[in-house]
Amino acid sequence: AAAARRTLIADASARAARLLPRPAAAAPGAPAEPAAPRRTVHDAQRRTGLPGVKVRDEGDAATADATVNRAYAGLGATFALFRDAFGRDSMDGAGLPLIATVHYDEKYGNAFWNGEQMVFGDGDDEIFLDFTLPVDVIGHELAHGFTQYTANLEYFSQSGALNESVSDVFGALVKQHALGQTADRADWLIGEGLFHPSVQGTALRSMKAPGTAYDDDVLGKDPQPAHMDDYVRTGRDNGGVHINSGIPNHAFYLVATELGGHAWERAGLIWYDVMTSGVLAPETRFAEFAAATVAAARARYGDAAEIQAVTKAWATVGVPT
Ligand code: ASN
Ligand code: ZN
Repeated sequence: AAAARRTLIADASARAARLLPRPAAAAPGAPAEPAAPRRTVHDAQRRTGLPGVKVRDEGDAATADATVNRAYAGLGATFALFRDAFGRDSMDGAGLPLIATVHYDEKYGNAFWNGEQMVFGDGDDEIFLDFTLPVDVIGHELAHGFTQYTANLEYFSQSGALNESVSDVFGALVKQHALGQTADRADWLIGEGLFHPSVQGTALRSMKAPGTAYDDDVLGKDPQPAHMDDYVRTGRDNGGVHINSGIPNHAFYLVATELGGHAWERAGLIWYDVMTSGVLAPETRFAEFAAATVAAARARYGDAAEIQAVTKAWATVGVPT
């Protein structure tokens, strides 16, 4: 098994070695016209039909419904991160319209990407509030679209945890970019402000300190590990995709804080390169992803602090590169 694993890792490095630096913005000579989002927000009116009634289109004035306006703004913030930091035109790189439905179902305590659009519940008002409240949750759901159009990581086991982690990484970057925060000033929380005040917890997940986001009578303790020694083997949650994502999440946090500055500028760009360069198979495991981040750091930055930061971060969370 160890030999087979080494082969997989070697394959990943070989594929990753083909990575070439790519411009983050439009090529010189290209029209300076920045891409613009095409957003549509629908209201499911507490039922489950999708997409529901259209309530706000691109360019429309704000509505009387704060949930609709938050969704619209969150789609804009996500579009802006991908455009301004990575030179990408929407989730598919080709101007994909961004569609969201709010007020999905009654007391619906979740949000999701259904392969074509985002869907947000109002929360049950006992554990969760409105899922449009944290902008990083909006970014997280849209980033599932980005992953679908790029590495298409299979939503199970380690590749599933990477899929989840990539959504947390880009969700956190959406928030930091919108606030203009540097890595050292960011909270590195996912879903801060989502819990009902009665819940003992600050957020759904912490990239800075996985496993510490909540400790509640009803929810129990945040089960996320920050190291491979604590990897959770479970049949639930598609093999623990929302649990073991703590490991690659923490690696990203370590890279971003080690490098300093805006996390989307170097750490984010390395992760973006890995996702968009075609080196990842859908069933990519942690070690292959880690090797690909090292190769991407080398391709873009050469023999520099970025490579060291990436290598050290993965070593800290117990993933070989
Ligand atoms: N909110 C969850 C997520 O985006 C929904 C799910 O479990 N797929 O990960
Ligand atoms: Zn997710």
